[in-house]
Parts: sequence; structure tokens; C-alpha cells
Amino acid sequence: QISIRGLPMLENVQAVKKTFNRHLHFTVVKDRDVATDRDYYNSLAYTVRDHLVGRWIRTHQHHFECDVKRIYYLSMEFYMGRTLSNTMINLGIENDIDEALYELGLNIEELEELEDDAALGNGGLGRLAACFLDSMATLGLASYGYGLRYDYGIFTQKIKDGFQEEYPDDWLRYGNPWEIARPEFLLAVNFHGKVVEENGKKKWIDTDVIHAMPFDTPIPGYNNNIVNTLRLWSAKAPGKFNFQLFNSGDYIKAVAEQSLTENITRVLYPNDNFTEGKILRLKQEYFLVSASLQDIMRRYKHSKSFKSGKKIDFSLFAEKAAIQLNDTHPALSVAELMRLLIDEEGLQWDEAFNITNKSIAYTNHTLLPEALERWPIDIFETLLPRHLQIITEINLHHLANVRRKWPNDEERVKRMSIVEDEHKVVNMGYLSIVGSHVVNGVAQLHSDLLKATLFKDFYELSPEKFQNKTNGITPRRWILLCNPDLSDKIGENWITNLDGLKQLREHINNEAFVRDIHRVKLENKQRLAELFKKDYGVQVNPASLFDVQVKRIHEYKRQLLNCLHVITLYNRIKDDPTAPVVPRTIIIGGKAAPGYMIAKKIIKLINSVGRLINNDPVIGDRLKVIFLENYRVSLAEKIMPAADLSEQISLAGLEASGTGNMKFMLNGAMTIGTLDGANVEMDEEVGRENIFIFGMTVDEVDALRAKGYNSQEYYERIPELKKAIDQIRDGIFSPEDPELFSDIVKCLLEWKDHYMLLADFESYVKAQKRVDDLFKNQTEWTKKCILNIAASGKFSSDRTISQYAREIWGVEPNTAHKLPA
Ligand code: DL6
Repeated sequence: QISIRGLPMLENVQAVKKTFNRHLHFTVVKDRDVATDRDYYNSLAYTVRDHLVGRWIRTHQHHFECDVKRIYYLSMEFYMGRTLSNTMINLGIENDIDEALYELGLNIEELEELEDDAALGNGGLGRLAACFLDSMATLGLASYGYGLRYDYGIFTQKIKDGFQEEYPDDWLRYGNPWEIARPEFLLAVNFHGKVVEENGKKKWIDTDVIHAMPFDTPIPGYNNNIVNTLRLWSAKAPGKFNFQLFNSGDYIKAVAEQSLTENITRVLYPNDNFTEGKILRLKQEYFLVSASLQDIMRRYKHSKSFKSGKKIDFSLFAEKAAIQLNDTHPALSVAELMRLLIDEEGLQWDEAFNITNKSIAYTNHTLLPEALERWPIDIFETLLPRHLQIITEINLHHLANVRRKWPNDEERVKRMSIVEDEHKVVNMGYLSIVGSHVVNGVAQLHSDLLKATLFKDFYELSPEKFQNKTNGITPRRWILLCNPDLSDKIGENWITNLDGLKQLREHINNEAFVRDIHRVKLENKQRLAELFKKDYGVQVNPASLFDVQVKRIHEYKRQLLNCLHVITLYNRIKDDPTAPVVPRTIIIGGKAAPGYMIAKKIIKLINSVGRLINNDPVIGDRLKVIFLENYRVSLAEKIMPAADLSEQISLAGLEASGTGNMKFMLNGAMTIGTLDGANVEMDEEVGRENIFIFGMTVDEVDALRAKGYNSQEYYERIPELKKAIDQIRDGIFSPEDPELFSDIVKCLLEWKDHYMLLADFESYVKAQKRVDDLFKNQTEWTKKCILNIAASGKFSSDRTISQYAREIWGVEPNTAHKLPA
């Protein structure tokens, strides 16, 4: 079988070698006697980048000439991971490059490992934005990502004595060959000041100005010669920042203060599904919004329609620009676009609101109350006084609307107010809904719950606004790049049409094919086992069941339920050391927010349980527990291809979608999961006989809560559960500090077990037994894995983006559209 990566072309290989040597000499300024591996990485990155440049410029020209509608994806997070191999794959040059480096005596895989992840995201929300950029470029949409260029991305996690420690992620320390600074497009963003009225017009004056410097990263589509742009803003103090200090002669202090203003884009807030409410975060959000919207406006004004000197006609704005809000973090877009249109461009309120509403749409990514943004009014008063006025007025119009529909329902009016008088806060979710023409959730269940619970009143007011867009992942990174051997085995029609995988069902009784798929998985597991040996000094059995839970550590994701199962498996072996068992390697990874104490304790518990189990000679290689340090995109690329079992075990109703679940499925792992988020749709696609579903449904969770949930009952009734919890409480895993995990035990027994682990334990353990039974028959197991791969087509982000394009943005996606090479 010929690899889908094709054969290298001799003349291309020679050209690559020449360019590489030229960059080493002229760009990196080294010769081969003194060059380091990092110099080689940089020369390689510049060589690959050269292939993007012409395509990038031509894409811009093409979009300008055709005066297309632009799609703007505004997000506080873009979790991009590495760029080098993805770029080579999307441009189809990786074989030529591989061959050239080989001939130069260099190891490409070692060089690839030198690239730091661009980790400007926390988890699913940020990675989704990155997958969307890939799909938008592949589908030929004229799209731009807008975000912040944090100096420090998500912290580096180190595990010391089983505890998480956080270190700054200095990802730019060696420079970034993938970005281009664009000082010529620098913009001013205003803060503070006051609002005055002049000739009946509002003016925002006496503001503090901070400059936004754009850095552009190319986003190549797959095999279509399109290169779009991710524009990230970096804060820069204006030359004469704090004029008074400069004038008073305190030059040193004035310059030092400049660097303080640049703190706005210093660091990503490390919270997933949690809002910390710090002023610096609101400043970041406004900085992103204001710079991006000014940029969007500037592009609109310079578009071909107005080049001939025609008067700028804003009535066309929503036809030429779609602005998608990735959660409420960029919700200030509603107020800022109104401000730009009214205060800067002189439009009337109604026209401005109509344009704003038609161009903006909002995606909600969570129902968790602690993640919903509500900013205190007094912060707005000082930081963004003009925006507070605009929001207040939007709210007046909105509430008048509510009263028109429900004339005698002041309770409802109060509930629906964007400005919550009682708590003196602005509800950013409500602002986003009112300012948008479409609101969507990220999986069907989640979208239904939004309408039935969190946004029920708003759904009743404008049912036509509410949509679902089930999440997806890009097949380029999440199979072609990370699992080349599997990619080679499954044909190639799926790369831009993941539904094409359906045809694998026809091969399910082809023994040789099943054996091939089984071998690919085993080899991927062997590679991962080597990494465990090297990085953690733990020897695992590659034939054991690789049972994986990788995601942010959060109580609702229930890593603790997994841990209770691990302890149960351990106890069973100890109780009957001669009984046959299916050997398992339990792999858990993820970061806890630095201030989330219980989540950090859970990490410590997993490590402590692992320490006891991994060193117990009675257990041997029948059970091993690995906590993966510093889980991130580039590590996920090694984990997904090697997993047998994917743990998606959140309490039903709380995981909006999940996207890790999709990555595992596409790479041929079986899923054990609750009917939550996108698991529900995975179950529909693959069929209940090919997935391990357990636990309560959303309705059952609600019913149990309504009845009065008492976790103690389960503890008393289920001996294996009681034993595991008692062991944690009694310090079996922490003899050096027996009280260490008392909070965890209290969460489960005294503090109501909010995420209902105990209620789902029994059904989880039974489902795990079904997993073991199937794993004993490797052929049947592999067949089901193949059926999972075959059923994963729906979860391509190309499908997701096509739906956004047609149903929200009003543009037509097109995989066939190619620019000339
Ligand atoms: O939609 C992407 C991702 C979902 O897959 C996860 O289920 C969900 O938890 C996550 N949501 C957030 C919310 N953060 N805020 N705000 O990260 O979004």
C-alpha cells in the first residue's frame, strides 16, 4: 500500500535543501559547524514558511478582488499547539521536507519536538477555536481569528511529590518564526475617562490610551492554496504614556510605568469553566474587542465597494462581516460596535442596533453558574463609562420589548434585565443574546438545556434566535498528523469529507484489515509505553488496556470517580491475587486551575494511589497508574492514537459538548461515558452496542435532586465503594499525612457530593466490567473500534463550520474551491 503522504519529488527535495541552507546562513546566521538543533528548527520553520507567503498574499488579493463576506472569530483563547508539522501537512510538502532533512543528516522528528506549543488556551474552548480556523481555511471561507498574544500561555505543570506546581510558559523566549508583527496596523484602545455631551452628541474624553500591536499568524487550508490569518493583539504603551510623569522630569518612573500598561496581554487567565472577576481580565476582554472591531471597521471601509471614493454605506456592513463571539468573553463587542457606529460614524441608534444585531452571533459553551460572566457596574463606571451608558440604553429598549410581549409580568422583566439591579452587575450572557441574531449551544443536549433552563425566558422571547451547532475537531491534526499509520490504512477520501469513513464498515469482516488496525494500535501503544519509561520511569505492559482520561481537572468531570474505580480494581487483586484479570494501564492527565484547591488535591490523590499500586509487587503489571505531567496539545497528539478506552464520565447535563471524546473515537478508542454533551450524539452515530454508556440521564439527575440526594445511602449500601472511601479517609494512600485527603472525603459524604459520584458508581463499575469482557476478545474489540472510527464522520469541524457558514453567517462553504498554486 502506498502511503497517502505520497512520494517525494527529487527536484523539490533539492530546492528544499537549498532554501534550508540559505536560511541557516542568511536568516539564522550560522554555519553547520556551530549550528544547534534549535538553529536547524528555525531554518526549517523559515523554509516551510516560505511556501506560505505567496499563497497568503494571493488569498488576501483574492478576497479583496471578490469583495467577499469576511468571517471574524473573536476569542480570548486560541489553543494552537505546534505549527510546523501541521503546515507541512496542509501544504502537502511533508514528504519532500522529510527527505531533504534526511539527506542533510538531520532528524525531523527531533526538530519537531523543539517547537513549544502555542498554548494560548485552557482546554476545549480554545482548542475548538484552533480547529475552527483550520476548517474555515479548508472550506475556503474568508475568515480571521482575532485574539490576544499573551506573553505567557497556560502555565507549565510540574508534578513534585505528587503535587501540581505551576511555572510560567515562556513560549516566546526563542522567538516565534510563525508570526509577523504589523506595526503599521497598530490601533489605539481607550480606557477610563469621562463622557461629555457636545451638540447633542456623546464624547468619551480624557481617556488613557493603550496601543494594540497586531501579530499575524498564517492559517493554511488543506490542499487548497488558501492561507487565512490569525491576528493576535499585544499591548504596547504609547510613546508619551503618562505625559505628566514625563513632563515632571521623572523619566525613569515614566518609562517603568509604560511596561506596567503592557501587562494587559502578559498572561492568560488559567481558568477553565470559571470566571475570576478580576479588573485586568475585563481590560483584556475590552482590549481584544476594541482593537478587533476597529480593525474590522477599517477593512470594511477599505473594501472594494468603497475604493472608488463612494460614501461609506454602513447598511452593507452585516452583509460583509459576520462576527462570532466565542462565549461571552468578547461580549463587549455589542457595546463597542454600537459606540463605533454612533459616536465615531454618526449613525442613529436604531440603524446602529440593527447592524450590530445582524452581524454578531454568540456561542455559549457552558451552563456552569461559576463560569457565567457578570461584571460589577462600578467597574464599568470607571473603566468603560461610555459602554455602561450604551448597555443601559440597550437594556431599556430590550425591556420595553419584553413588556410589549408580557405586559403584566414585572417578575419576568426583572429576571431578564441585562443590568441586574439587585447585585449591581451586568449579565454578559444576556447582553450577548440581546445583541446577537443567533445564539447557539455546542451539542444538541446542551442547546436544548439552554432553551429549557439558563436562557428559557430569552428563548420564549425570541425562539427563532436559538440554534445548535455540535462541536467538531479537525481531521487533519487529529488523525492525519497524529496517527499517520492509521491514516495510511483507511484510504484517503476522508481528509476533507470525514463521512467517507463510513465505508470502513464494509471491511469489518476482512480479517487482514482488522489485524492491520489492531497492529497499528499496538505499535502506537508501544511508542507511548517507551515515553512512559523515559519520562516517568514506569514500565507498562503495552498489551494492557490503556484506559485514558485527559482533560482539565474539574469536579464535574469526575476524575475522582475514575480514581474510586482504580482503587476498587486494586482491592480486588489484593483480595484474590490469583484470580484472572484484564491488565489495565490507567492514564490520567490534566491541569487544575492554580486556585482550585480541591482539583489540586485530586491530582495529589491520583499520584498517591499510583505510587502505592505501581510499587506493589502483588499487583505486578496487571494494574498501573500514570499521571501525565503537563498535558497539552502536543502530548494529546501522542495519547489519542494509543488509547483503548476513553473516559467521558461527567455528570449528565454539565459537560456542554466535550471534544476530547471525538478525538479518541476518531483514533479508534472505545468510549465509556455518561449521556452528556456530545456523547449523546456519539451514541446515536455508533449504536449502543458499540459504546459503554452508564449512569443517570439528565432527567434522572433532576429527579434524584428533587427527591433529595443522600450520598451516604450509597456509601452504606455498596461495600466496594465504602472500602475505597474509607481507605482514602484512613490515609492508606498518604501514610505520611493521614488527614491529607479529608476534604475529598468530606466532599463525597458530608458536603452533599454535588456531582453525584456515589450515585453513578455502581453503574460505572458494571460498565467497566463490560469493557473487560470485550477486551478479552481482541478481534471483537478491534471490530468495534473500527465501527467507532467509521461512525466518527459527524464530528469533523468541517461539518460544524459548514453549518455555522450556512445557518448563521450566510455564506457557502466549499471544499472544492482552490486558488491556483
Ligand atoms: O465548546 C468547547 C468546549 C466544550 O467542548 C466543553 O464541554 C466546555 O466545557 C467548554 N466550555 C468552556 C467554558 N468556558 N467558559 N466560559 O470552556 O467548551
